[in-house]
Amino acid sequence: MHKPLSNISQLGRRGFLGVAGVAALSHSLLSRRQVVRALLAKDRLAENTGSSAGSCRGLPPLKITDVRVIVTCPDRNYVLVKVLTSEPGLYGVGDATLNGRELAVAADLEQHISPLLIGRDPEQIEDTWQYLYRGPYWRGGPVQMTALAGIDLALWDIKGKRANMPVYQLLGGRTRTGALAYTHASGRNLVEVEGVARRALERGFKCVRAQVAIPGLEGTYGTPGNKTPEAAAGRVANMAELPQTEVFEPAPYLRAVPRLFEYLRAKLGPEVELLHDCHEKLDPIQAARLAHDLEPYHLFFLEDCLRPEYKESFRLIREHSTTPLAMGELFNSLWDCVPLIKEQLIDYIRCDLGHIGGITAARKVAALAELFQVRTAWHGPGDIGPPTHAANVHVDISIPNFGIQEMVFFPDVTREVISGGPEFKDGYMNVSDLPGLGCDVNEEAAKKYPYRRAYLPTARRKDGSVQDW
Ligand code: EZ4
Ligand code: CO
Repeated sequence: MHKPLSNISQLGRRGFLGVAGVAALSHSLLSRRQVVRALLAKDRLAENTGSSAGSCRGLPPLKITDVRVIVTCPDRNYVLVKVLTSEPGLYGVGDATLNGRELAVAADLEQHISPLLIGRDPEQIEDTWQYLYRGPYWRGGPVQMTALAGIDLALWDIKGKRANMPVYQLLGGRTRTGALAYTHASGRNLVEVEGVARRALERGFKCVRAQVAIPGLEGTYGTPGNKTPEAAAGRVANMAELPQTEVFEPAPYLRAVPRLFEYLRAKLGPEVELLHDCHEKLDPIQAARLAHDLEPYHLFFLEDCLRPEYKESFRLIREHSTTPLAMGELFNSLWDCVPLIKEQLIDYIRCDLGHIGGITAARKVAALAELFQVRTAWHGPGDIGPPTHAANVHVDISIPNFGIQEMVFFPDVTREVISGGPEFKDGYMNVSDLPGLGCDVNEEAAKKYPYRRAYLPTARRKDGSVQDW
């Protein structure tokens, strides 16, 4: 649809020509259509505050020529972004997947964001981030911030490829040999969770997040209900056309979770790091009780206790417990992180790079956290794509205050469509030294797996009232 603006690049290199200058040129060199394009491009360039002229020594200026949005369902739904440039073969790949609202993000990218990017300099990542965040006036929210993250990742990918460096080098270079990883173990009962955890340890994991089904409740986040852990792996194939409803009651949950960790500590010994995800479903006093009751089992952290709206309520949990606290996968604004970090109400900030605005946002959160002795634990579930997982690890291995990295193994069918991404070895994640983020998307393969509408489950109390899932 959009052709490379090579004639514009040449104008750009000679400096900005005035409108009259372009018009004068038109008679001798350019067709009418080219002049219109030149004028449009000049407006876009004028919008940029920074220089757009050949920022990489010896390389010509670069333009974004197209933004392709690929919606595909290789096992799960993913929204991928491919930002093409005026340099033949140079493009960036990003991930803009928002589980359950994929098409809203795709429409934002295609209808609203793409036209703003054509003709811009892809090297101006920060300027583009500010422009897309503050430019629409109606800023923020998970849909727009996921779209912005997709573009941000693609632009970092382009910059890395252009510089012939992996992104972690652009972020300051290595601070560690790998990123400590945790995996998920869940089961219908204590013995089943133990079995899954033991298999993880055999595979090399040093850290395991454990969730167990709660007797008397029909499903609780992160547990397999009455299915085997394998059958309940949460794929789109297992999801309903409309949301499934799970039942949650705090009392049995608050009894079951300490029992789970008492059991796992006794069976697995003191060395393994254990984690648990509350998935934002508790009230403050319930979370305080759980954090207190879990103290003897020395969790690595207790994840996402409270709904994301209630940052001040973390004070109550802090007052009652030394269990380390993590929070943040539902945040979609940098400013969500500020109160928790500056009051040291949490120990780990675990934003989702795919929903908070990509690497450009994450490096600011990490820097703020560093100043308050808070570490990072970026969200790493299966419903964000490999480019976001790669971005997680590029940041993890280049910052001083990394804590831990949630991870998943992608099935072969996903890897057929999206290649690359971080690798797991001996308990740690790492990225290759490929330039950029190290991921690619096979558009032909993506077509084989069309989008399938799928919802995350919802939850209700036994009396039928709405409960956070
Ligand atoms: O439920 O990403 O820590 N991981 C999580 C995830 C979230 C999903 C929701 O889309 O809480 O599994
Ligand atoms: Co979580």
